[in-house]
Amino acid sequence: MPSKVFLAVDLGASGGRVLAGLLDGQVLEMAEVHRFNHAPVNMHGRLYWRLFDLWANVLHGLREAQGTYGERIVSVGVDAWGVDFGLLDRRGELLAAPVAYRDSRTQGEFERTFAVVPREEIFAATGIQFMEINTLYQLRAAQRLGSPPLDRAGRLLMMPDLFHWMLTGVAANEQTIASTTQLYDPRTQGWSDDLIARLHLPRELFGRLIAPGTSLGPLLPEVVAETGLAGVEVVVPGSHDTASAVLAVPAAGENWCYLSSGTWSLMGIEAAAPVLTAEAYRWNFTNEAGVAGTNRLLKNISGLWLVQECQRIWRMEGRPYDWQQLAHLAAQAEPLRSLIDVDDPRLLAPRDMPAAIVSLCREAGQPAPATHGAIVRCALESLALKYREVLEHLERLRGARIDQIHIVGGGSQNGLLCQMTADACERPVLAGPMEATAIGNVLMQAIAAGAIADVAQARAVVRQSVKLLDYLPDESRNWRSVAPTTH
Ligand code: ADP
Ligand code: LRH
Repeated sequence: MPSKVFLAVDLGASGGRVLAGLLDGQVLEMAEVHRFNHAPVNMHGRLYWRLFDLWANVLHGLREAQGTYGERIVSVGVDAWGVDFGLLDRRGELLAAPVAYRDSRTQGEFERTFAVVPREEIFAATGIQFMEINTLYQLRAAQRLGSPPLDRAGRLLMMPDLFHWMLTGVAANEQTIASTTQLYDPRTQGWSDDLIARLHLPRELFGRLIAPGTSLGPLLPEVVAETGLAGVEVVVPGSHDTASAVLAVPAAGENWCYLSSGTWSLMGIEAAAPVLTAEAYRWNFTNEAGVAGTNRLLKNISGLWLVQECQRIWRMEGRPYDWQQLAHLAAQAEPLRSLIDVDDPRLLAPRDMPAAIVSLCREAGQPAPATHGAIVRCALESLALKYREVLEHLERLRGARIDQIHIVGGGSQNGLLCQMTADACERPVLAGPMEATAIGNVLMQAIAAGAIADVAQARAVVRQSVKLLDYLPDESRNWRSVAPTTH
């Protein structure tokens, strides 16, 4: 019997792709259809996503997929990064291009917001990690600046919701991505009405919430005309990219954690219920919605953004390195020489990342990395050190030891970082799949189609279908003597 094909549109902050998931019984083969890099662009001092470039790439990918897989295609779903959104006016037209989360407009928004609703109360209502990039502070900034004017807005659609609307004309808010707003209540799995009211945000912006696996119906006729994809349904996956990635973790049993490694590092566990304890608050953990009603207790940690930005600066300086070259240079640099706090706010959007890393080392009285290899090594080792601290906190929150770390996402291809993580955390690391997000997107559509029973079976499919790499901790590495860098 020919395999069923599910299309995943996976939009990360550094790149997008359209993949076809070919499910044959309990074996999944992923085939890349279209891949592209993207980045925000600055206009009049504001950082915007290139929405129409992204849309053109999505259409291109869908057209290609139709050419290759035709009538075997069952459905398509979109996942994307968290916290960013577009606003529709009351007639259903897009109000403005989505602003990118690294834009500076949210600076200072914490203090202004906590004066209205205290920080502890926001955590008690939402269980979400405090990051100034969160939708809550972006909306507060928009309100303060009148841009875009919120009183003209009728609906708020998070990035994947926006693409689902562009594909179908249906405006709906999917739960996993809604949870990244910090305006969603993880206990009721609904919008936090009280918080929305106390912050004077228009309640009508926050629409009907739908669960992963919901069908939004057929593609709009104009999308069918553009792509040739007739008779294909749009089925919403865990549309927060991290929710999809966590579904695709090839784990069995209990004692594991995931580390979804890309632009960000998302390290955490699945918890039976939201963890809203004083410790979770103090350590700034998050409780995001997962697929099938699960709770993702995790920590947003800076990620390979640090190296992406070094790569961009060095490319502009005429030194275009690929990922293998950067890993090779870092491998040759001296180990554990300079370490920084990867979550220092000055690393969120610096003009010149290599200079920012060197300056943080100097400030901490550490040797300033003098070569490109030493700068990348400093970034990677500092990430691994942060993972160790987060692992300790996760074990305390969970009340049990974690025996295995699963690294998934693009960063799972970075063998040096995987080994450093195993060494720093003193835990075995199992790396892969690198396309976890797209796989999780496909698996949720397959669950909705009845081709896969549940989350446990979906993970068994991943274990059967993907080659994974083991990294064992090397006892001779001297990580124990290194102190955490969090300030
Ligand atoms: P996002 O979804 O956040 O855009 P991805 O999961 O696509 O991120 O991961 C992108 C990251 O994967 C890059 O920043 C890079 O660090 C890493 N990566 C990509 N290709 C390779 C490779 N061939 N070797 C090592 N690392 C890689
Ligand atoms: C990772 C991610 C992460 C955060 C960030 C803004 O791509 O979705 O989970 O929400 O982007």
